[in-house]
Amino acid sequence: MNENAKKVMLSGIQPSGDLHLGNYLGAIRNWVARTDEFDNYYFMADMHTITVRQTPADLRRRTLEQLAQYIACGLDPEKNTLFIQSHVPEHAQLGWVLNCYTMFGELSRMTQFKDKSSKHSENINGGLFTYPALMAADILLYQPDYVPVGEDQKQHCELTRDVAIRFNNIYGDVFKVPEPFIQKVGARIMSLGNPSSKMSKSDPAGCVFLLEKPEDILRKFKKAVTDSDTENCVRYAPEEKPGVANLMGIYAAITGKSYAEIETEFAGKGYGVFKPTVGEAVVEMLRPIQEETRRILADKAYLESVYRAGAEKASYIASKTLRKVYKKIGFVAR
Ligand code: ATP
Ligand code: LTN
Repeated sequence: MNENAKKVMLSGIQPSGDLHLGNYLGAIRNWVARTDEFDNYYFMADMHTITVRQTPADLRRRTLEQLAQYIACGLDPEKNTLFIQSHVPEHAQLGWVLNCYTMFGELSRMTQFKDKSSKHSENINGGLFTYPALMAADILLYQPDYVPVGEDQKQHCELTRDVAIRFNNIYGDVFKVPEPFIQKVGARIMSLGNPSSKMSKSDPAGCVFLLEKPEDILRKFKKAVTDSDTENCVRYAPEEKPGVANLMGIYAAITGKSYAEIETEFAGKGYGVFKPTVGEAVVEMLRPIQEETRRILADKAYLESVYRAGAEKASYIASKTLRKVYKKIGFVAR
């Protein structure tokens, strides 16, 4: 296929903690699956991460570890532009412009803002509030067709569309209006300890990290909450048995089996067999990713070459869009 005819995919993850199973099944795995079909841009959203206070050395380490994990998960840097958000200043520049086209009322409705401001009530800063305008800039700079994310980012993607449409209505067709791309299976992995909230790095007990030791992963699955009744039967009933449904969702996402097939596989076996089997499937899926991450992290020069080349390619595209925007809004060209 002609390179220019390919549709564009773009997404990012904040290096605010270690990557986990939700990030992998909800987002990264879908990026990898479509590498050849699209022109791809994936980045470490370090500028978003400082909306919550970070320890500088940890942020630096996690950003590089995240890049190594992207590659270890199967994102080939030759076929995907992998970069660090703060290396491409156009994100901040377009972010400011889009702040002026994003409404206070819209920002006030964002559930991520409400969640994070209640979790970090001592630091409800302006960046946390205006974050969706920066996210819109991250996206619109690259004129993508699709933004592959987990379910929780749908609201931000919709706001991005609204901002793009608002801008285009004033200035003509400047931005492509992108679609969120949300996979059905794996779109919302729930906490193993509390199946009513999503798996998240801020709840380490219910969260399985990609680089976690196999014995710790197995222990977490053995302790996973199933249901409060004593039925002890693997049956897909998300309302009644959200914990079981979540484990079935994880198992389905890994094995490709349907819920009916999983029910048959575990008929008469109970949770005592089901939970460790799901845990083993996760461990086996992660084993090669863990080995590859360790190998890549040991090669700092290689990592550096990847993010440098990524920033260069990203900047080239991003600067074209920014120039067009500056011209449309009336800034004098330098
Ligand atoms: P936080 O703990 O700060 O809320 P997070 O763990 O949700 O962060 P993000 O950086 O916000 O991680 O998310 C990165 C990507 O992973 C996004 O596309 C998001 O939709 C997806 N994702 C995150 N958690 C899950 C989950 N539990 N299930 C499916 N997808 C998820
Ligand atoms: N908001 C996302 C991370 C993110 C992102 C993006 C995702 C920042 N910029 C652009 C897709 C496209 C999050 O918190 N998970």
